[in-house]
Amino acid sequence: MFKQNQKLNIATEVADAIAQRRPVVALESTLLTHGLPRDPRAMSASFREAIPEWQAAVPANLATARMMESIVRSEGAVPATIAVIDGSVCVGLSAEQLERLASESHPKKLSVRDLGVAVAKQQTGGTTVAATTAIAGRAGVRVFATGGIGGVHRGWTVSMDMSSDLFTLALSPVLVVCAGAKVLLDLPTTLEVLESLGIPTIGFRTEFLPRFTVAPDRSLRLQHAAESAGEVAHIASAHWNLQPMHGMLVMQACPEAFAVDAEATERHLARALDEASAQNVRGAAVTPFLLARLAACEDGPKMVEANVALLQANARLAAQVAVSLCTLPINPHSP
Ligand code: PSU
Ligand code: MN
Repeated sequence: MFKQNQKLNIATEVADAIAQRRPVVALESTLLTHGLPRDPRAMSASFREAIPEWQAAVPANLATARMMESIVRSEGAVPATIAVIDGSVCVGLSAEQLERLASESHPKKLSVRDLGVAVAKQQTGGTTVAATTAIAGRAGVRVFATGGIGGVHRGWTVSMDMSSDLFTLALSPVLVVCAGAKVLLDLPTTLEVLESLGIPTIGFRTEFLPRFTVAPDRSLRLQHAAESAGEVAHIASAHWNLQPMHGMLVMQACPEAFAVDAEATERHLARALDEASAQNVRGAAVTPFLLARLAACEDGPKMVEANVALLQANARLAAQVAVSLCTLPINPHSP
């Protein structure tokens, strides 16, 4: 079922869509392996009403991955979940592979620096936004949906912890649809670094930086906004005709009905950050540790709902942008 392409195993359906310039949306897999709870979640009545396709009986991470794929399909695009399985870099997973990844007992969290090692050692793991962006760019998939990207961590002046997500985005011709950067980060500094790296940051129907699962506030203004998927696609086409190798970010706020209160989040986050430093959590372990601590606090169920709701909205918007982009010219010299 797979076509071999420069060391990438591209699922036939995805390879055909790329070759025929039909819409494809990349999806990441660290969400599945490290970002979301592995127990089934019934979710609230309002959530089930908003997202009727939610599978309450299966682990929440798997239910989310399936939901994102099905939303992308319903908008007329082909989903390409990206992961490394037994050392094979997969672009588009089978139902069995998705299930395996969701229940793998010790999956790796694979960022760009880890990819070569994972292939050589035949490892299995979820790819971060950085690794997924890099692989999508290589495969010729231009649009990618995720939740909150990584960025500059609080305390960066001491830890120097800045996510590879930022640097890889600057180097890959991929448009990432997200809900801003994760609220656990230093958001003003993250925005500065995005600017320094020359990454366009477009607010989708917002002038302000979305803050992942938290209700938006007006503290961080974005320079650009777009009102429709078609407008985003036009911007992307113009961007790539001028900057064929650079990525861009489209950010939309968490759906209002599910956004979590900022003060409550900060309270829980302060505790989680204290625990992380007391336990000397460092490097790649920091983000999964903080997300798991937040999911386990008393507002955890709400935060998980918010996370899943924004992922669904982002997958939908990404698919709409991918559909629109297929009708527009893109620099023929770019990959
Ligand atoms: N956003 C989420 N859940 C996640 C992540 C982001 O809602 O699990 C993952 C993404 O894969 C992102 C990574 O690339 O966390 C960032 O990790 P780090 O800060 O170590 O670069
Ligand atoms: Mn980091």
